Amino acid sequence: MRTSLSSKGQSKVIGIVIVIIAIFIGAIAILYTFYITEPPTLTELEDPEGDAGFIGDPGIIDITSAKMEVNEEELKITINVRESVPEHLNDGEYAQWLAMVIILQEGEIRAYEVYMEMNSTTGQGELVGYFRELGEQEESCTVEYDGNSLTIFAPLEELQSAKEIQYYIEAAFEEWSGDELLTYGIDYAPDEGFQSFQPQMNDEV
Ligand SMILES: [Ca+2]
Repeated sequence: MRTSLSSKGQSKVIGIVIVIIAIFIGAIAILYTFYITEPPTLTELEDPEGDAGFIGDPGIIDITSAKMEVNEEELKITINVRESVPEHLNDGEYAQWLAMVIILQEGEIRAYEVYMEMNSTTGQGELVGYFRELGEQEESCTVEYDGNSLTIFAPLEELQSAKEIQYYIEAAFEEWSGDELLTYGIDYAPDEGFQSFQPQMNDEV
């Protein structure tokens, strides 16, 4: 009887060890998939405060930092600005936060504008998002905003075969009274021009 119990106990221990090893291997497989075969990629930039050229003080277009993230066929762009963006602009005001995105593929270059805008000159002044390949019709896409942080999600299938992505950010503000332009401002980030990164840099691993 004692031998039988001992044998059962041994089986139990072996069973538990097998389960632990299986969990361990599973965890490694998940981590490998997440970090090695499909790495989330991002690139960030910072921009000085108070460097936007304008009359008045529309801090909502003074870029302080930005971040690009590629998740398969989706480009996520987050733009942070100096002052909190209101839910609506006042009548006659227009603001735009734009990323110029160049996707370099094997033997081909594609250029896109991905942008958010608030337009109280012709619209309701709420935040909306668009993307378009240069020369093509714009399409709307998802945006999110939280205080002084704006995020846009652009579906760009060319990202799948991108060898390199180049981009820069610009934000602009206008205030109109009828046909008269009262205020105008613009900020570029980064000041040194296009940034570049390789979204599939781990392919060679
Ligand atoms: Ca700035």
